[in-house]
Amino acid sequence: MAASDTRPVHLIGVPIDLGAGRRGVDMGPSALRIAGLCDRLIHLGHDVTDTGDVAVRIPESADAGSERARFRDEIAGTNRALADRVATSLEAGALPIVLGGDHSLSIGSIAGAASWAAREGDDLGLLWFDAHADMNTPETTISGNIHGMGLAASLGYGDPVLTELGGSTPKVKPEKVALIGARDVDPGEREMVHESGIRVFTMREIDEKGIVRVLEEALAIVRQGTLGFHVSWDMDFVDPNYAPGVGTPVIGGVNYREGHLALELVSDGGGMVSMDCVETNPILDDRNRTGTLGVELILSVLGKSIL
Ligand SMILES: [Mn+2]
Repeated sequence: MAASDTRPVHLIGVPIDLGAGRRGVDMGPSALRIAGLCDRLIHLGHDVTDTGDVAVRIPESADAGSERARFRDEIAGTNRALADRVATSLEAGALPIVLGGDHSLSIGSIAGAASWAAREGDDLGLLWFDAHADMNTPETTISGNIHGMGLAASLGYGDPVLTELGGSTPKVKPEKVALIGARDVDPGEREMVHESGIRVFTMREIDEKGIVRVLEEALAIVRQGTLGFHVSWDMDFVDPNYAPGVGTPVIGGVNYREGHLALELVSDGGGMVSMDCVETNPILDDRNRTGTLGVELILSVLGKSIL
């Protein structure tokens, strides 16, 4: 079977749950590996290296610090290391796929991809799939969990330790960002979304237009005036009927086929620079169903087709 993207694939695990309220997503990288990610990508025709995990402290041995941004310093440290790993893979001409882990790791993966793009003299687009907006800051947050702050931080809002991680801020320009699948947005996040000017395709818009038209519009945004885009895929984009093992399940997500179709459409036109697959929580899962779905979805974005 032809592989659409011919770059070598670098898998990078980030077993972090410091950014989440509920424990268990630190086992996400294992769930994806045990579901056969590496072998199945090789079978699809890709050259794959599992580069292992980025070191992460566990909450039992770390200091939570401020309740408005819990474990900020530990999360920042892990993300600095992740940003280096992502940038190194891109410099080597590889495609980094980051296995999470809670969504706070997007701060590092996007920092790494954006720094590489800047060295190439161009902007990075950002395509974010999520039930949530992840547009909180330490000022707006209800929980203090940094996994709800990744998109805001990448746009330059929030704690400077997070926004300035890896150098310049913002990492991405709002007019080059699309968020797809939102259905659970905090009041403070709603204001941040409007203030930032990013394009959000809510579940209502997916219901009305269909996933194909939404992806066409979103891909036009992240491809316009960029050298390509980072895909940040939160497994909770998919409905809990199909992805029960996620950090923060929210009813009313896309179905199994819509999830695949979204990533098949991303694959068709090319342009994906790097990717995160985050928030798989084996503790809430049913015999690794969600880990298996995550692997299948990564295969779809890397060129697997039905025929
Ligand atoms: Mn998220």
